[in-house]
Amino acid sequence: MKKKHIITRRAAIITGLTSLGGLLLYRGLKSAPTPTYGNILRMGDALTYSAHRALLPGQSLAKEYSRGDISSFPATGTTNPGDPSWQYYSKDYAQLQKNAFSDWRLSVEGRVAKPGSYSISDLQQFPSRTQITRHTCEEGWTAIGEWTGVPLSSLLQDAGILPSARFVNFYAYDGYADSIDMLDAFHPQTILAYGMNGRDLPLQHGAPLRLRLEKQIGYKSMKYLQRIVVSDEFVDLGDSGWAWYTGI
Ligand SMILES: Nc1nc2c(c(=O)[nH]1)N[C@H]1C(S)=C(S)[C@@H](COP(=O)(O)O)O[C@H]1N2
Ligand SMILES: [Mo]
Repeated sequence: MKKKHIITRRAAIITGLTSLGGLLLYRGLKSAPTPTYGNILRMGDALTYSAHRALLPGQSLAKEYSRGDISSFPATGTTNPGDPSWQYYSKDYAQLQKNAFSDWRLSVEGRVAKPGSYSISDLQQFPSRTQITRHTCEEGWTAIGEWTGVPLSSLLQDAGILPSARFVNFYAYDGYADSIDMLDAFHPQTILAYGMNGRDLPLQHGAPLRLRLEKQIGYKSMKYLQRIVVSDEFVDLGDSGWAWYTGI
């Protein structure tokens, strides 16, 4: 049922695009600043991005569930950056882990008036948001979990985000790097989560802090956050092999 609904929506977008042809696409490209990156094979990304931004209300919410819907939750990709046998081992992370992340700080840099860094207890001073949502992994599984954290918008405002800023770039301890646009950054369900299912965020799910980006596929929800850099321009952080924009 659910799947069918998604396919129907996708189909509607495609139909919309073909029937209105270049006009709609042109409008989308003009109104949403489409990142330019990579090669021609990645143009499909830009198309999905423009179509989504042109056709769907930007701030529509992802469905939220109740406690009874919480499921078991697999962990994928990096599940411990402090493991020396892991290919993306981080010595720095291993050190932070030893002290139960008491020395961990999230650095916020770039196009902000007050660059600085935040400990987990700093982040816990902000009003928190808790949401029970469905995670969809590109590998084909989904799971429902409860996430608690600080809205990214609160943090960006606290750091004094500058009006020219257009992208938020994230860097993780396992070398993961990725970015999102401002519509996603200020989406009310975009949070930096330090809690999962009522406890501290577990190691395998990204301790001590991860992104939850509920309107995109799971790989955009970066675990093991280290640094956030706000930028005016799209920064090419390299091709992970996955689409940059993957709205659901
Ligand atoms: N830093 C980092 N973030 C990451 C990954 C990763 O390997 N490293 N994997 C991504 C993928 S593909 C998915 S599906 C989710 C998995 O989150 P989970 O392990 O909590 O289920 O994290 C995403 N964020
Ligand atoms: Mo994934």
